[in-house]
Amino acid sequence: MMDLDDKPIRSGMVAIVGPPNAGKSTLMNALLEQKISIVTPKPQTTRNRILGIVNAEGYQIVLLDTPGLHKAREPLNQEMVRIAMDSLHGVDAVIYMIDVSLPLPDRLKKEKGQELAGYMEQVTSPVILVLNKVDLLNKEKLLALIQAYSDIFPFHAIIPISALHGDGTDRLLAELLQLLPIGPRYYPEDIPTDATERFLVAEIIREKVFLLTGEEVPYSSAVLIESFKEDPVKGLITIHAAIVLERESQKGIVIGKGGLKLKSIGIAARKDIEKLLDQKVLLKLWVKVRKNWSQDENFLKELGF
Ligand SMILES: Nc1nc2c(ncn2[C@@H]2O[C@H](COP(=O)(O)OP(=O)(O)O)[C@@H](O)[C@H]2O)c(=O)[nH]1
Ligand SMILES: [Mg+2]
Repeated sequence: MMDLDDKPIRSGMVAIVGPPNAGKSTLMNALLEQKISIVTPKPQTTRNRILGIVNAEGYQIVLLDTPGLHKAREPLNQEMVRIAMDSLHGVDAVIYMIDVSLPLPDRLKKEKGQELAGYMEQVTSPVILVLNKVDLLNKEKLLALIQAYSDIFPFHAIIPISALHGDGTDRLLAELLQLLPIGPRYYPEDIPTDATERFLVAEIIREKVFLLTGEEVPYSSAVLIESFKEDPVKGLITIHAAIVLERESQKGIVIGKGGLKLKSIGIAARKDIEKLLDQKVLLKLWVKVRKNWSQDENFLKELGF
C-alpha cells in the first residue's frame, strides 16, 4: 500500500490503557490535536472505548482510548473494565499509562507491579509504558521510577511524557510508528473518530456534569440525547438531552438553586458543542431519575454498553 508519492503507509491500532485519571484521554486528544475524548480531574470520566484516528502523510494510527483499569464491583464499572481489557486484543501496540505524580508507598510498589503484570499477561503485542505528568515530578525520582518499572515487566520502551504540555509525545509517536505494520488505512483520512455526533454531544454534556457537580453525582449521571434536529435554513441545531440520575435526592444538586447549576452546565456544554459541530446550537437540558440505572442491564444497553 503506497501513498501518492509511492512511500509505504504505516497503519495500525494502538490501545491506551491504565489506571483511572492517568491522563489517557488527554494523550489521545493531544495526538489527535483535537478534543474528542472528555477529560476531567475526576476518575472514571471515560466510560466507553473512544476511537481517535491520527492521520498524517505516510501513516494512520487508530487510537483506542479506554476506561481506567481498576478493581470493579458495580455492573457499570465491570463493563468499563471489560471494555478496556477487550481493547488489548488485536492491536499492534499497547500504551500502558501511569500518573507519575502519585506517591507510591513502598508497600504498594509490589502490589502495583503485580497488578500491572496481571493486566498485561494476555497481551501479545508490544507494550510501551508511558510515564505521564512528568511536569509534576523531579528528574531523580523519574529515573528511579523507570528503573523500578523496567524490573516489573518487559516493556518495549518506557517513555516519560507530559500529555498536558505535549512534552515527549513526539518521541512516543516515533516509537509507535515503528511498531505499526505497512498496510492500508483502516479509515478515511478526513474523520477523527468513528463516534457519532450524538455520542460526542452526550459526552460533552457529561463532562460538564462531572466538572460542575460534586460527590457521587458525576458517577450517578448518564446523558441521553432525546432529539437532534438540524435546521439548515436557520443554520441552527436544536438538541434535547436528559441528564439521568440514580436517585431523586440528586436532582436538586444538578438543578441547583433557581436552576442555576443546570443553566451553567447547559451554557458550558453548548459552547463546546458549537465548536464541535461548527454551528449554532440550541441546547435544552432536563434532569430525570432512573432508579439505580447503573445496575440496570437494559439501561446500560441503551447507553451503548
Ligand atoms: N499536570 C498534568 N496533568 C495532566 C497531564 N495529563 C493529564 N492531566 C490531568 O489529569 C486529569 C485526568 O486526565 P484524563 O485525561 O481525564 O485521564 P484518564 O482518566 O486517564 O483519561 C485531568 O485533570 C488532566 O488535565 C499531564 O501531563 N500533567
Ligand atoms: Mg479518560
